[in-house]
Order: sequence, then C-alpha cells, then structure tokens
Amino acid sequence: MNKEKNIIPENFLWGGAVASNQLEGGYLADGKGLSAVDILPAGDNRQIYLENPPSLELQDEFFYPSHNAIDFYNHYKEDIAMFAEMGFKCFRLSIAWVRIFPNGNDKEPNEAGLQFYDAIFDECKKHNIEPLVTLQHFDTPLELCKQYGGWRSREVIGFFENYCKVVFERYKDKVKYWLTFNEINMVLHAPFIGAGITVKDGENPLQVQYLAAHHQLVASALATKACHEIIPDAKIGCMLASGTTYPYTANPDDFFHALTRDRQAYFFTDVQSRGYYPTYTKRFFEENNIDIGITEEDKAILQTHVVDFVSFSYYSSKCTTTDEEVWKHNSDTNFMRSVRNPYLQYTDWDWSIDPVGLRITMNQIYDRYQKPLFVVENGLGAIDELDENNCVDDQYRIDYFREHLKQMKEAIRDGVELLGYTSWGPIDLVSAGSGQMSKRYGFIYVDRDNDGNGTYARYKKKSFDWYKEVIATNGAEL
Ligand code: P53
Repeated sequence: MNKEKNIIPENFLWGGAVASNQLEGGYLADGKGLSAVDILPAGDNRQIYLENPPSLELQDEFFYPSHNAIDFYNHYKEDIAMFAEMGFKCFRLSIAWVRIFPNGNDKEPNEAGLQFYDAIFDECKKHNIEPLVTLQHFDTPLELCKQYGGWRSREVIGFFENYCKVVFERYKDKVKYWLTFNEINMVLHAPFIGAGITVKDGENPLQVQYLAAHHQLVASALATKACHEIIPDAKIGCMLASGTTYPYTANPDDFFHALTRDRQAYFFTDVQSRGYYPTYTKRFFEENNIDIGITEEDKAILQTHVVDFVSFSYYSSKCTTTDEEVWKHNSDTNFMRSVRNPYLQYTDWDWSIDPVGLRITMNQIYDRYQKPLFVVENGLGAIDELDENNCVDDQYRIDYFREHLKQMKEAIRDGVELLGYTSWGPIDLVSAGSGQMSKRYGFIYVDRDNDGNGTYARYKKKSFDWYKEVIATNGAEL
C-alpha cells in the first residue's frame, strides 16, 4: 500500500474559504444594514480606511467594491455547484451580522437575512459539503461603530452574544463547525476592519486596540459557551492571522525581537485556547500604559470557555531585526511589515512565498496548544489573464499550492493533528487589503474588474482540475 495515501486522515475537510463582504454583494438586499467593510473604498484611500477612517459615511466620489462584489448573493447555487464539482468536503463562509441584525442590536432578527443563509446551508447539504462558519469577518455593524465606537465598548459584547445565540439556534442542525472572529489579531494591524474602532487624536492607540481586543476575547469565549450549550455536537475554534517571524540575523537581539512579534499574535490564541492572559502581557501593558479593566467575571468566562480547535490563515512568513538601517533599505510592502527575506521569492503584491514557513507555523502552534489545527486560509493572489478559450493558465498558482500542501503533509508527519484545509478565495473575490478584483486567488475566474465592470461570468482556471484531483486522491496526488 502506498504510504503517502495515509498521511492525510480520511475525513479530512478539503475545501475553500470566503468572507461574506468579499463575495456576496447585495449590500442592501432584503433589509441588510451597513457594516464597517461597506465603507471601505477601492483605491489609494483604502489603507487609511482600514486603519482609521476619517469619516463613517459613504462618499459619492468613492467606489465601494463590497457593494456588489461578485454577486454571490444571486449566484450561490451555481458557485456551490462548482465547488461540489471540485469535490469540496467543506466550505468556509461568514455570516454577515448585519443581514441578521441590520443595526447590530435590533430587538428582532431580520427573517429575510436568516433565510438567505438557510438557503446556502441547504445548498451545501445537497452537495454533502460541510459548512464552516465565521461569526465575524471584518464586518462590525456600522451603527455600532457610530454609536458605541465599535469593540471599544463593553456593550458590544452583549450584542454579539445575542447575535451568536440567534444563529446557533437557527442553524444548529445545519452547521457543526464554527469560528468566532476572523484573524482576531487584525485589531493590531488594521484596527477599523478588525474591531470597528477609530482612534482619536491624543488617544493612546494601543490602549484602544487592546481594550477592543479584550472585549472580543470575552465575546469569543461567550460565543464558545453558547455554541457548546446550544449545539453540543459542534466544534468551535479561534482564528489567527499567522506566519512565523524569523530573526534577520543570528544576533540574539534579532531573535528576541522575532519572538516578541510572534507573541503579539499568539497573545490572542493563548487566551482563547488556554483560557487566561499570558504572563508576558503584564510587562507589555505596564510599559505601554495599557489598562483594559479585566474583571473577575471576565477571567472566569475566559477560563471556562476555551476553543475546541485553533484555525489560522497562512500566506507568508515574516522577518524582523532591531537594526533600523535594514528596515530603511530592505523592507517589503506587505500589510504586516517585514524585512525582505533573501531566501524567499515574492508575489506580485510583495508577499513572501514560504511553504516551509507553513510547516514551521503549524508545528509552533501545535506545540503551544496541543489542540487540533485547521488551515482555513492559504493561497496566492496574482494577476490572471483569461485566454481565448476562457481559461487561465495559472501554473504559478498550482506551484504555490503544491509546495504548501507538501509542507502541510510534512507537518502532519511531524505529529500535528489537522482537521482540514480550505484555500482562500476558491472563486475570485474582492481583496480585503487592496479592494482590487485584480488580486485573484480563485480556481474559478470571475469576469469583474477593479472598477466594477464585467458580466460576473464564471470560468474554470487550469488550477480547477488540479485541485479537484488533489481532493479526489485525498492529497496523495499533488
Ligand atoms: P487580501 C492582509 C490584509 C487584509 C486581510 O488578503 C488579511 C491579510 C492577510 O493576513 O487577511 C486575510 O485579500 C483575510 C481575508 C483576505 C485574505 O487574508 O488583502 O482573512 O479576508 O482576503 C487575503 O489579498
């Protein structure tokens, strides 16, 4: 018997991952409210809005790619059928809180919004696809941002808990895998999309960021509690934007800097997975004048309701140094700043390509928590050209996936317990960071451009058949 065939467990959840705001469109359909992501413009202004928007109102001069996205709202049957054709066992999607509660804290849920996700889950069921549902993916209800300052307010915890209970009750027979907050550490890098917060002049940004983070951590634990109570046979996980950090040199100072940066991310999963604030936060909070007012009740909630598994996105590794000169002359332009690593290739968007980094990251996370892991995002954003046969020869994407999946298998051989793998954006969708359509991740091409032109027609890329074969052989053929 071929040893390779047994490396990946039999019930492994192969599939793809999306976020509501990046593909659904239908931004006002059936009573939906606006969320933080709905006011993120395309183009040069996007970065400032991701971090700290100057206004929370829609502006006539901007184009908002989330408003129509790839119109999954009206194409979901066709799209899920294509996922099924690739053999997906799992489809990771997010529920838009504002489809269910348009203002975030309405008295009654919006029935039309609930029905939309019922229809999606039914469609998945029809094709034997297991849904994996993220409760919040960058989409804090805009009204809560305006009235409460987003996650900086403790009140938002209760509104989120209520929304979670409503969707758990509604979908308890249809959804058995859940995630609380997408990339919960994003509050440190893009505070507005991460937590719906804006930081005012004169405020200590770290104070506001960690306060919001604390509220999300408590909310995550309360969602975990509600999930376990309402759907006892469900599993619920946390979700981290991962990617190990290398020291640029063997200088011990560089090593400690790398460790510190990794802790910045692992802080979140340390709390969600272990149930308490790690001791290293004490010094960090003292030195940065951070006081988050953690109560005894918070501590008890965090301690009692830890996650069942740890999921993460992995695109790139990072590299760091204490040498300012290196930063000045040799840093990349990635969202999560990094020194350029001379051993790695870079994508069109200047993200490092590091398959071995995936193996390292998986081992690090598993060593830390000894809980099952789930790779819920990984993929290559690239410029794709449709050829005369309406196909894309995306061999570069196949190469990217092949190398990462090889290393994922190595990590399993290393002893890591892994529930599944969902590639990011199995169908082209709007880029969260850049707002572009031209940063494409899919096995399926969508005819839609950066300015909102196109027919929304879907076409299979070369990688479509390749991924289909990977799933059919349970990863034995890469
Ligand atoms: P894009 C960077 C910037 C924004 C969101 O990113 C990010 C990251 C990378 O960690 O996180 C995730 O679309 C996110 C997805 C996103 C994906 O990375 O900027 O969970 O929503 O689309 C890829 O290329």
